[in-house]
Amino acid sequence: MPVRVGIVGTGAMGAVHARVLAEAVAGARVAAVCDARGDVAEAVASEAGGATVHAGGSDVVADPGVDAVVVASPADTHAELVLACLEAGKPVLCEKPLAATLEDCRRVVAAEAALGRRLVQVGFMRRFDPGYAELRRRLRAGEIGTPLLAHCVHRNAHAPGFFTSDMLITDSAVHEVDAVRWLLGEEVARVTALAPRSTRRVPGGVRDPQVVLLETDSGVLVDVEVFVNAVYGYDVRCEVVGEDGTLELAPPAAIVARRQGVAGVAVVQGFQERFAAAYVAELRAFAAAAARGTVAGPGAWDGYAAAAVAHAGVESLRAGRPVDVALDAQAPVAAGR
Ligand code: ISE
Repeated sequence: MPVRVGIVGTGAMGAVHARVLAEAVAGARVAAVCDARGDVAEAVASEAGGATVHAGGSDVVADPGVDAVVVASPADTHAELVLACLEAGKPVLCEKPLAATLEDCRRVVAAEAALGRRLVQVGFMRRFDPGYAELRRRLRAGEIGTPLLAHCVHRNAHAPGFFTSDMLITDSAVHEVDAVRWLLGEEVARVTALAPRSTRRVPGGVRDPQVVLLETDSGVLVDVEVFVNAVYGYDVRCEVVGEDGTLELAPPAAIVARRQGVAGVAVVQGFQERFAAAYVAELRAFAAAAARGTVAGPGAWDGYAAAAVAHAGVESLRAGRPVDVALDAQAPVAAGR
């Protein structure tokens, strides 16, 4: 029996998840959807093979024809929907952030811990990207010795007009925060966020680009350049520097075109294209785990820890000084591996 998945929010990410589930995840089908825009929900339901369209997210969660839930609605709805899934005993894949506030993240971590089983997966899809997975495998195998530094670049071609200085950290660089925690297997202890002169392509007051410096518990320093209006394309890079060498994420395979005296490769333009394989692997892992009544990959604690680091980064940018990350001592049910 395929896992019957309900999707709350069929905007950009929800629509991607619906298409991937319908086209690339044999063990699952889209059973129900909802969206504030009913016409959008109807279109996604139809394209997904005729899913039920509900009026609201709580209806999707409560639907007895839904075994597992994907939450891709606005961030301020995530906590209550994830808590409802925990109450219903349904595995949930929640797009980042886990919740709009740290307090709500803590509530989700505590509720899952009280349940005593993992039911929350957070949408840090880079953990399912083949390149990042290979980088982690070889790092954890000791190929470059003890990690000392890492250099990350996260460039979007363009960001939506509503993007704020804070969102460069909470919505974009948060991917590097999770990737660093996962690659190195430790927490981030301190964050320093800085901003050079800003590009003229953003409204006044928006600090774009930014440099976010992460310091881990063991003293590894990670510099992250985040630039969400880089224009030329979508460009994500990661190089870990160890005592015996470096491991660097190679750009996706591309064709080099040489003609009329010019040689070059096309640059992908968006994260859906760059991480297409990661989204498929993420949903396949979610569906396979949901069939066993649990989840895979990054969990509630990872969502909370990444949010805590991001919030410290926002505070650092505003205050102009490093900010220590304060994580609750409560042991998570199980951090994602
Ligand atoms: C977006 O929300 C994502 O998750 C993308 O992976 C990231 O590259 C982009 O900057 C975010 O806005």
